[in-house]
Amino acid sequence: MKKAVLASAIVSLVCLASATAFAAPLPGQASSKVTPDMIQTGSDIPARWVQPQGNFDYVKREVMIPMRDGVKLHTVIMIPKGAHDLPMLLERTPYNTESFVPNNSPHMADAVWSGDKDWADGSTILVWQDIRGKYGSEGKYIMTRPPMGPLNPTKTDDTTDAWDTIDWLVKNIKESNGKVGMIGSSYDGWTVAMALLHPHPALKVAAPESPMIDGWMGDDWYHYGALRQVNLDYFTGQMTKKGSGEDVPRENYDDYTNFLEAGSPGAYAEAHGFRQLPWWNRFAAHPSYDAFWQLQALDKLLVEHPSNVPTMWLQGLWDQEDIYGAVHAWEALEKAGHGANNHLVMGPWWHSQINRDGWNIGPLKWPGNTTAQFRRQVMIPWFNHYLRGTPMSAPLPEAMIYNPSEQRWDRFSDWKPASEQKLTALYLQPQFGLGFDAPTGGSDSYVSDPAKPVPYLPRPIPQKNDRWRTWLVHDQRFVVDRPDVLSYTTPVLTKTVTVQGAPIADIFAKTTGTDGDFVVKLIDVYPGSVPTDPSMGGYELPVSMDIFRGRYRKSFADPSPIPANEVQQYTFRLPTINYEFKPGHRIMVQIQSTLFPLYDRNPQTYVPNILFAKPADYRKATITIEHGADGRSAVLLPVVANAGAR
Ligand code: PG9
Repeated sequence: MKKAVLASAIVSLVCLASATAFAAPLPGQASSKVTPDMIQTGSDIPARWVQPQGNFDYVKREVMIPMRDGVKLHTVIMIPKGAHDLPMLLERTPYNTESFVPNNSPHMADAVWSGDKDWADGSTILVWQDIRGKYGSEGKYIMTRPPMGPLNPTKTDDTTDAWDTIDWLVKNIKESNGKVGMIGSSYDGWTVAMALLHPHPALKVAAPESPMIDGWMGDDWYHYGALRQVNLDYFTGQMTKKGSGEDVPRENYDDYTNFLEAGSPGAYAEAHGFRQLPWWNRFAAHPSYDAFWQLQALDKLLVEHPSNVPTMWLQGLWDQEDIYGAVHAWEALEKAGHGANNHLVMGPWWHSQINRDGWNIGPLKWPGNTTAQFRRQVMIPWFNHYLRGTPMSAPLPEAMIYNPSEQRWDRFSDWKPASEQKLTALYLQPQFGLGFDAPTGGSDSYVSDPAKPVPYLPRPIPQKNDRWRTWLVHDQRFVVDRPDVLSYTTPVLTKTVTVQGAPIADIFAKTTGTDGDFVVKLIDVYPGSVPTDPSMGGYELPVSMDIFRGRYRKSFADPSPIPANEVQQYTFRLPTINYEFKPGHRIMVQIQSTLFPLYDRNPQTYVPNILFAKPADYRKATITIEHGADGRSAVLLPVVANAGAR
């Protein structure tokens, strides 16, 4: 054998020997035999996972609470460990209880979403419930289910569901002191308002935050009859699935193009399968303020069923979704003599911002975190007063409204509902002037072309994103040069003009069409140079604006065609403000006919149901705004001579 061949033979022998050594099990070593415990034929996901909570500072329970008709509602309860005699804070939601406890943390304050962190300090039991038919709850879902009565022939509604839930909670949560507060924003604010129609005696305090109160008049669906068509995504998001549905799929990035190409809202809905949604079919059959809307308007129902529960009606001054609800509910109750237990709070916030940070809204910056301050210094101490008897350092005034110009909260002991306010006319003047003196005459015209509607934000306008939240404070210079936007401006102010209340648009106009919309904006024009905040130089800040559908000028329930070329009066209330126009600033009023695609286009030809207008119905119209003998168009302002009441 040659040397190399011998070496290789030795290596092979050694390898063989070691392989044999591995194959033969040594005492105490595992066998290579497959045993049954190695095999899974079922699922690696257990039927129910229980999170060990040994190191948690809370106990999380999930229960199905039975309602009076046997339907069970999925409820998540977070109880601080070792709790006894604690009050409960209840939020009822269509938005998935899981989203309120997004973090798997052993610490309550880390586990809950931003809106509940200040409540999660161990002194309150937190409770969230999926409303009937959504997410983990049984039963049928009905959009903002009308209260039992003509629109709801069943024996349950969100008033009874809240009642039954509170009843169960106080009987079954032994760690509680038997007192419940309710809170929630927007839809969840609506559930708070519904609970107030017949509150359980254990409900001791409530805060409907940016609640949807009247979907037709000025909250999510319409404003004075003009459809908020970008909310059609909400229909598919909420009602195509028990869980979370999808938005409407988009052809283009820019919603301006999507809605323009669709034609009418009805054509858009049709193209995207909305006929399958019972809510859309009911909704689309009632474009006017008929019984369908009137009988579920909560401001009216609350007055018919007033409660004694101390209630804080809260909303943002620039609430881009539900700017109507809280202030109207409070006013209705105040006017009906229930002011003692109802308070109004308006912060410098976008929709539901109360549940997030409040250092700013868009470019408007505040000296502190206005939401956290309000929650910690006012809201929680006020709740604690009613939930555990803690004395309050100062009583909550009738109204607390932020003064954005002075960057401070103003407290009012006698805030007037709009129907009782004293108004001063700010008239449109010739040469696009604006002033408190009666105008000397004239009119101005523009052509409103449904093929080129005025955008509500600079294009492109993608589906709702962060710009949606702050569109109400967007600098209006982006439309000021459009020929279909009329801008009337005062001279530079030499004295402060303080406006406390709801401005009223009072417009005299004629159109060559037989229908039409009017958008009126009250704007604070900043001086050209603002040394403390240079980017605000010349800023045109909308402080109050709204849209009005002309066919409803005489009646919201019974629309009528506008007689072409005849001057008509359009009077409508703008959102409530507490604002000081400062010396060096100017006041501007802008008038236009479209705010697209947020609002659908008025075809400007009278058709029975605008939702289903045909392409040929959309026609150009010449709009003439009068400020002379044929009508003195104005914005009527609740000007306050000696501002104060703090
Ligand atoms: N603004 C939303 C909404 C409320 C009520 C009905 C429909 C939509 C919301 O944010 O919940």
